[in-house]
Amino acid sequence: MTDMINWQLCYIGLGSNLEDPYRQVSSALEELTALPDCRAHAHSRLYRSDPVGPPGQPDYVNAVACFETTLEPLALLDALQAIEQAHQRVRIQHWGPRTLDLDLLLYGNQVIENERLTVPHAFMKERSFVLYPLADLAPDTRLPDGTGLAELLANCPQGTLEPINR
Ligand code: PH2
Ligand code: MG
Ligand code: MG
Repeated sequence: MTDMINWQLCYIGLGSNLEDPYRQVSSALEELTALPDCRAHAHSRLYRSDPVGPPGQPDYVNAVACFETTLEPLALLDALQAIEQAHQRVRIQHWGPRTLDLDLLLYGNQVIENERLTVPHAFMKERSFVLYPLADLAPDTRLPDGTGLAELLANCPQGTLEPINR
């Protein structure tokens, strides 16, 4: 029988700069693979990146994960926020330090705008710590507006962003 269920390919940005960020991101990647109604998981390398936002905060570890899901966008957001909560997420300040941040970057080819969710993620086009990990996974990605990842990368220097070798 053919598969009638609507699987959507989604991309998640992971970031942490508190409480052993490498461990936070590694364990969150594991937890994503345990989500219900999700399959075919993959993830980028883990990267060290300089903080964007208020100065004086620790370096981040960032990565991007992808999988297929039948969860609707807001159900997926709920599941991501539950993982953030399980990491005792603290967020004192806008763009300030955080234990674990899981951002829904892309959900199929959909554009989503509501009070809880903006997809594609608002700043992904200009964030090296999103674009370079995404290129590890899916260099041919196109955003719903047709912009290609290669074009975004050409306008976003890698700078000091570096893959972590462990
Ligand atoms: N996330 C932020 C603010 N600044 N800087 C880096 N390097 N990596 C992040 O994930 C990040 C950030 C808000 O979510
Ligand atoms: Mg974020
Ligand atoms: Mg976030």
